[in-house]
Amino acid sequence: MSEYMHLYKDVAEQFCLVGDVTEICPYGEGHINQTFLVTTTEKRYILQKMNTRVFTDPDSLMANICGVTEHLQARGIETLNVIPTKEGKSFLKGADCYRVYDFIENTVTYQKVTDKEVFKNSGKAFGEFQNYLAEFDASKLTETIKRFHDTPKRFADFKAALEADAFNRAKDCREEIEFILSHEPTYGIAMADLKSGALPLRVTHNDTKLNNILMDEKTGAARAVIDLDTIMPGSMLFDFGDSIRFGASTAAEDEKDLDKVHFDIELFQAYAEGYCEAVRDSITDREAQLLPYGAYLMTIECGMRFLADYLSGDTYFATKYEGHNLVRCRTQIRLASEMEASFEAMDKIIAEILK
Ligand code: ADP
Ligand code: GN1
Ligand code: MG
Repeated sequence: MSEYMHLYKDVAEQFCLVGDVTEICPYGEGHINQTFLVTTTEKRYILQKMNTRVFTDPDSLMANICGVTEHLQARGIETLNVIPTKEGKSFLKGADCYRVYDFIENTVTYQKVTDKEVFKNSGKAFGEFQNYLAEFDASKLTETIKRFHDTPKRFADFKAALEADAFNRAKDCREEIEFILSHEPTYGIAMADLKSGALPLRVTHNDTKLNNILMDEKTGAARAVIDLDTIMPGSMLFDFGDSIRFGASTAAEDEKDLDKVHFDIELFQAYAEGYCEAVRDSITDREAQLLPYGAYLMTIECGMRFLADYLSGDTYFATKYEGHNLVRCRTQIRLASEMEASFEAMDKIIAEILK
């Protein structure tokens, strides 16, 4: 019996699975939950050990996910399918919490864009997802992580981690720290505009990176938006921006060789075409004007989050080696600085698409 079968077979068997469990193995590249592929004699499932340090209220979290997935299913849209426990609950609650989804077959997730058309398809799908959420009653949602994309708050957290420097690591990343500190004046625009009403508050996904969407392995079309843990009120800038942060790069998020990491304006254009086409009827002028800023903001915010986690001893994001978070931070800084130099080009592209 494999190590993971040994550890998790009893857990898996507490859910309403079809068939007998024959194999369990780690799956995917998520940074937050522990994800496993469960194979039975009949079909496959995803089992997740939920990260209750990050999501401290699993009951509300699962209520959000059940609400949203039922809303989508009722409209015939392919989405995650929550498999209940044998006691009829949406997740298994104990010292650790677990949930199971149907494995969505014949799909792939990408860690890097390999095809412009696929990236454009993902933009269209995230845009359409935004439209579906617009029809969802926001009062039914609990905010799973407070102030998730409040960049000034993220900056304050970063400064606290730097101040503590609990692992004496600040000495290894002076340049990166300086970059984050020196850009403070750029951090407040989205939150200020949300507060004043200049930007509309919407229900957003908030974690729209490319590996949170399943693409059809044959056609490259988008099949399902996944990782629904962070659906909550936010700005369109967050969803558009986070996709660009991850996908409009010439390299992986954790590429060590910075010479390979560049912001790719053609990929930006491909995604923007797909996304804007989908939200054309609802996007406001101010949102359209700030989409390029959203890309920059999500990138530098993610950079400061990786750096804060590095300084705090890597307790938030899953890491594979010491310094992994610093490597990730460096790619985000490289991308953010190239985006800063490309605002004019990005503005032109958005204006052209939406004209
Ligand atoms: P995390 O919150 O850790 O990012 P995700 O929910 O995004 O966890 O899952 C991690 C990965 O597992 C995804 O990027 C995807 O590759 C895969 N995955 C998750 N759910 C499914 C599913 N229902 N069907 C197929 N693959 C899935
Ligand atoms: C995390 O869960 P995952 O791996 O899809 C994180 C995002 C970051 C991303 C960086 C809940 O996403 O906010 O942008 O890593 N999710 C959470 O890759 O913090
Ligand atoms: Mg994920």
